[in-house]
Amino acid sequence: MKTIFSGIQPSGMITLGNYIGAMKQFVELQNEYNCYFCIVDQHAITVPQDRLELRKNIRSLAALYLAVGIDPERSTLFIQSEVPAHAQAGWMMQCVSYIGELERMTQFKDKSEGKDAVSSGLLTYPPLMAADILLYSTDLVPVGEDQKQHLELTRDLAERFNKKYNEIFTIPNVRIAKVGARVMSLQDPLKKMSKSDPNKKSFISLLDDPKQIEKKIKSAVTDSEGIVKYDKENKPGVSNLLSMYSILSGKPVDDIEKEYEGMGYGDFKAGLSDVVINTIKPIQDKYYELMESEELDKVLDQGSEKARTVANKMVKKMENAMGLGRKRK
Ligand code: ATP
Ligand code: LTN
Repeated sequence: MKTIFSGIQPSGMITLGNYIGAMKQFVELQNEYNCYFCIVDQHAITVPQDRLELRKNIRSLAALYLAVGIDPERSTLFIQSEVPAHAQAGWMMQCVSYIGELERMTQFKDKSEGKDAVSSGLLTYPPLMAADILLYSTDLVPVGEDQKQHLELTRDLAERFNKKYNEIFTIPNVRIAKVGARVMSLQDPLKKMSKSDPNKKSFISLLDDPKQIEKKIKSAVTDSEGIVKYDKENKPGVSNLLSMYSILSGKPVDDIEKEYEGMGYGDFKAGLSDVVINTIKPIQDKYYELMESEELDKVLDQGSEKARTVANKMVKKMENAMGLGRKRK
């Protein structure tokens, strides 16, 4: 069985973008792959976090992973900081990365833009991500479009390490969903929907209640044409809503366009709200049940134990390859 690894940052409430671009794929893939799903809390602290909020978000993300359908019998779910091998391997991968290539990462440029204090962790985020992936001899990494560049760098770093030290890493491939790999902000359809966007109207969280969802979709930016038609160039707002509608309802875009022919955006948005609410409701029910139960801690304990066993072996191989510590049997 081939191996999958993916991570989500507990940097805010999970959005419909995270769900469509990442989590929905995870659930579908866990039948065919040996899967590791990680709550990458060490990545989250590359930008300032409130400690209580972060703790809450970590737990909440763990519950959401299970609520959307990650099955702990089949997949390993764990918290990055509970597996010290990630930080150890992250350091080693930093030492094979060049500052120039890290400065070229668009996520670094976007997140550091206009800030006067930028942590060095934000710059060295990608070698830690490479470590996450390479520790598990990962074959495939399902992510949204925005992570493509980080995956390319991960492959480069793995190849560099293999060539320079020893052939120990599997070179991972990226898997980006054919549709919905880039869900856009409701307030600015040229920007990706992001859970750390300060404008809460720009994203739908998986924990928003029906009223909030209706309100946010109602105020989503569209255009003045009043025609429900997919045209990404000229109608980015409507096209984004159409994509969301199509992915969540399973109906082709053409059919939805026909359904709303001659109607205005009001009816279309009301229809989309129903689709979103129907998708989210069962996830929320399961989520609240899990947050009350002890199951969550059990799953996370088992997950980190399993991950530690696998990851520690790779750290030893990396240290041996680089000549760290002493030679041991
Ligand atoms: P942040 O705003 O804190 O940077 P984020 O919302 O961009 O967070 P991540 O934790 O960085 O989310 O991403 C988790 C996964 O969700 C990744 O695979 C990422 O590619 C995917 N993802 C994030 N935003 C979107 C989006 N708008 N559309 C599709 N996929 C997305
Ligand atoms: N950078 C990713 C989160 C992440 C990740 C990973 C994704 C950290 N480590 C390993 C896939 C594999 C992001 O979503 N922003």
